[in-house]
Amino acid sequence: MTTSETTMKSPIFPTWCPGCGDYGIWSAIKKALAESNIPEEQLVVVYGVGCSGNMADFIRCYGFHALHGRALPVAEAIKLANHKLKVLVVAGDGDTYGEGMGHFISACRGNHDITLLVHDNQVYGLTTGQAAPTTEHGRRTKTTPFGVIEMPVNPVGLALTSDATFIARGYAGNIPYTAELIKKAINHKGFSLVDVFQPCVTFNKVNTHLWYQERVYQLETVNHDTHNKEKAWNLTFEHEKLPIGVFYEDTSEPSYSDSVSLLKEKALTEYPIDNVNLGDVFKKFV
Ligand SMILES: Cc1ncc(C[n+]2csc(CCOP(=O)(O)OP(=O)(O)O)c2C)c(N)n1
Ligand code: SF4
Repeated sequence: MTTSETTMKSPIFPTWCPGCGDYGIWSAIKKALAESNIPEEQLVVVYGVGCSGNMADFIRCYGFHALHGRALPVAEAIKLANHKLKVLVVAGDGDTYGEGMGHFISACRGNHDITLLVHDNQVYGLTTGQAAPTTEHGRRTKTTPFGVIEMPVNPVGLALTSDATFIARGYAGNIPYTAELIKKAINHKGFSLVDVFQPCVTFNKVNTHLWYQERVYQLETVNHDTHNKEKAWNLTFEHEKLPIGVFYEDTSEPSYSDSVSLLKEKALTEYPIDNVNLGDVFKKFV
């Protein structure tokens, strides 16, 4: 059976605050998955820890709720064990660009065939609004009463310089558009990032839905060439208006599992293990 709105229906309704951008991303993910015709048994979603990661309870599918900052390495391991699976990661900006920053760069560099969906709300939401790595310079928060001292991380720019092969940005308030971006990301062979602007209506009173609606524009309206890395790079510095859409895509690079010769014939999980003596393995490595 393929994944559909019915198969993904969870008995648990989201506990997010009314108006939270997470609802929009949740809807966009379900729409994209339902329209991608992925067999139920071939889909795995790995979640980070945060309001975003709580989605683990709100979508019924195979999944894994990882530790904070550790969703990507779990997803990579799943993909290496069985590269025939479709693997998605759902995590917050704090989780991805803070605690999990090293893993983020590693996943981009390795071109692991995984889709990463980041709920980018510019705060640590679940722990009640501390400054995140994406919070703007000078912003006063609970943990920065005199303003954030550091400069914010530029997620799209960082993905570009780390050689990610599909990079897009969405906005939680535009569900059909974000769903289309997620579908493209899922179909991309290699690492794909969709960083989604997500208003946290409770702890971020600056980057509200209205704030985004006054600023976002779709890259199709300026005929952006998604194969031009330099143009994509320049776009990441736009702040008055905020581009959303596909910034960059490169389909010429093999994915990580495509580069491992052992995996060409079959998935690791398809190799027999009856003749493997674990005692010998432990003697060798432990
Ligand atoms: C290693 C570790 N550090 C800190 C925490 C506490 N913690 C739990 S959720 C969270 C914030 C999550 O923020 P973000 O990833 O941006 O997701 P959001 O809640 O905004 O969706 C923190 C700091 C933890 N669980 N594990
Ligand atoms: S705290 Fe913010 S991110 Fe978390 S559910 Fe509420 S509005 Fe959403």
